Amino acid sequence: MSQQVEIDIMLSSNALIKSIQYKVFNSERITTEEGLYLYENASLSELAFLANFIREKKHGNRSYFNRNFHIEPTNVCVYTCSFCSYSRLIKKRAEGWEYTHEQIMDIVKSFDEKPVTEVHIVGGVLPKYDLEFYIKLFKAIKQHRPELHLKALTPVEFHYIFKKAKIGYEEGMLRMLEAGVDSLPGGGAEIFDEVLREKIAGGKCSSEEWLRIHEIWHQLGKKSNATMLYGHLETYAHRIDHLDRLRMLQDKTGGFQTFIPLKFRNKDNELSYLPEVSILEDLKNYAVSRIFLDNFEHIKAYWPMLGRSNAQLSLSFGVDDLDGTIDDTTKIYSMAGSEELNPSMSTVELVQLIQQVGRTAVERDSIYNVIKEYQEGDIPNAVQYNFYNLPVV
Ligand code: V47
Ligand code: SF4
Repeated sequence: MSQQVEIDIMLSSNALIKSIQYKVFNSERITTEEGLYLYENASLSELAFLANFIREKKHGNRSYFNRNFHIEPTNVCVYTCSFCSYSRLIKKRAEGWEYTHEQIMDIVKSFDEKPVTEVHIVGGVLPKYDLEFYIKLFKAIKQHRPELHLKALTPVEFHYIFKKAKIGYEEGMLRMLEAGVDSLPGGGAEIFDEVLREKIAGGKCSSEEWLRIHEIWHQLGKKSNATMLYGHLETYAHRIDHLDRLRMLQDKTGGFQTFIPLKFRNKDNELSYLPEVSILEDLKNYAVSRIFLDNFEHIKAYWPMLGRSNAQLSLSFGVDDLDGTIDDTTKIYSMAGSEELNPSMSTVELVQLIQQVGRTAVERDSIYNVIKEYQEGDIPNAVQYNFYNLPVV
């Protein structure tokens, strides 16, 4: 069979999708109109093919993970985002938790004997957790374990804390850097469309402020992540608008490391009346994100939100990175209805999960340096799988 015939067989019979496929094969950027067209018209198999093509071009068979743990200092929050199941309003404070420095340090110390490389700290926005509170906390963590990568706080917290301290973004971030913050997680982005953002996350930092804070952070030479909350009231056009604003900022700074789509979970929140989107929609969203965000190196799936088998599936739809490893203590998803009530997985389990779907598990640090590439048989006592993915006994 000639090469042209082989290529033709893979191409769509839909002329517009075919032209997008050619663009992707030639490493050309797709437009916002084309992105929207993919969401609305491409079949899942067409999307999987393109997203996997890009994923394998960038990373081959590698699927990354890192060993991290989460600390949520409080779930009491001055804001009332309608999708949030976790925040306990100041009024219902007794139902929430508010850790002291000592309690947070006890959590950090409980990982002393474990080979974790990163701590992720994000929680509700509480007035008493001000600039001095976090600066003192971050310094104490760094003093205790200097090599632990500190990924902490989002523009939602920064905006609130800096405003309260009457200092500008740049000055505030310089103070955070000095205290030991290494990178910013992607939270608080929700959806950038101003009308919808006001409706579901009114009062907290605006889209412009979220993007501006990341921009300044990148200009200070530091890295961060980006997220998008999907599957609630948004349209495909809102999603493309969100992705486009991220792509434009990334062109300017190059400071985003990974994009993490976050699926809306509907338990115990004001949007509980909305049904959750299906796994097919999740996969479509990973794939379009991978195709559209040509200047993002990584697309990450947060497996406590998706569940284990769906996380495996996502690795064929553009995802190259899995988050949520050992002893993950995050409650934001378990309280919102994630099936993973106790979201923790050992490294052995995670490596197996990746190997089971024919990928190579790679442990990375927080800035994607390779710590270890796992070969088949590297995991002692690991179950081996045959061609049909059945355990070999
Ligand atoms: O900003 C809140 C989301 C985010 C719900 O950067 C919800 O490595 C779904 O950003 N259903 C916080 N999502 C978590 C986050 C994150 C997670 C993992 C890794 C990284 C990273 C960042 O959680 C919030 C919000 O968008 N969220 N409630 C809910 N009911
Ligand atoms: Fe507060 Fe964050 Fe929940 Fe919004 S999503 S209510 S900012 S904890």
